[in-house]
Amino acid sequence: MYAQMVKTDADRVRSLDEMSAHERAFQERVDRGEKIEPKEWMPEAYRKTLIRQIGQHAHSEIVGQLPEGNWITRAPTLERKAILLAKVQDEAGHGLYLYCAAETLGVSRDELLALLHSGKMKYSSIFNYPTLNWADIGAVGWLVDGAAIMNQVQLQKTSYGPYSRAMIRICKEESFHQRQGYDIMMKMAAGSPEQKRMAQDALNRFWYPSLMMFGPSDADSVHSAQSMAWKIKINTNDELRQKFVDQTVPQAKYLGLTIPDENLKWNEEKGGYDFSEPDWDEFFEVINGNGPCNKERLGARVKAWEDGRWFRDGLNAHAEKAAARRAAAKIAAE
Ligand code: FAQ
Repeated sequence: MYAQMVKTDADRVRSLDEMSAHERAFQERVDRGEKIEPKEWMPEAYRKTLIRQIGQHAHSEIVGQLPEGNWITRAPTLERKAILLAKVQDEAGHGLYLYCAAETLGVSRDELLALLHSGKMKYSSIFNYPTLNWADIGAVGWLVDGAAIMNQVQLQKTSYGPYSRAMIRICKEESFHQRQGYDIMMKMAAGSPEQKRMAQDALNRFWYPSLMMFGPSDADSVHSAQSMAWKIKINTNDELRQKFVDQTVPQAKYLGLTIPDENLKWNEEKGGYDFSEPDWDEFFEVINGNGPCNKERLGARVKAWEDGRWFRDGLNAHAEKAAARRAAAKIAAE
């Protein structure tokens, strides 16, 4: 089984009649579009589903720094370096907002990180692919941030207040990230034939992994039905994937690049493009830990955690001493 951790109570979404009085009142609040706040009653499975999704989202932001961070020292100009540095720093900030949102559900950041480091919790499949050259940094900004925003815009309306508010802020920053990636692609696609070839090669390698970011097809998505009933998710995986393709194809045309899909075709009837599905076997391999960079990414995170232990210990010792000094001063003043 490729999904883990949270089993919702039922194998299908229950009707209002089948719910307890508490659950029904909760569902009616969600249906009215009210936000659920941390201290309010919520079904245990709702809480666990949020911890799973927000935690994985936070991990994605943190692990997602690695493929781009790799290029900070090799950015082609000082301006590009400064922009990339700021972007990677933003991703760290996004991770922190999201860990804070998860903490309001009664799980600590240390617990979430332990689950990531032991491989029990996932992070986005996309970050298990390598960034081989500078064009890949353009493709990550354009496609990966583009896909991330497509997913996150709807999450601004998610039913859990702290997650929704974190998303509003994150989306503002992500849209700059997407534009800086597109700007790199514009420069490269309009550059020398070799630069244009690199841009096309980056698009070829990142296209299908970007489509996978939206998750398995709706038929295979185990959590969607319940998550949508609780308005944790607002759109299905396939709906968002379709929107992403429809938005991105004209952008590729403007760049003079070709989407690597022979079946890509405008479908007048549905008002969107028909396109090839990603290789789902590859997707399941990647999310089960067997992608090109899984071991390297997780290894880097575990090492960073171990290397930072002395610093965390120092901060905690300082906080304890400061608290003891404050307490002693209070007693002396009484
Ligand atoms: N990768 O039933 P569903 C970013 C798992 S942020 C890995 O459809 P659900 C910013 C899923 O967890 C990118 N695992 O699940 C940035 C579940 O396994 P579980 C991250 C995946 O939750 C840019 C199982 O498959 N964004 O990139 C993936 O209803 C550039 C069943 O799937 C978010 O996390 C995947 N792609 O829908 C940073 C957004 N897809 O947990 C740096 C919030 C599915 O039972 C640089 N998350 N799985 O073990 C979501 O919207 C949802 O969780 C989905 C999946 C849509 C990702």
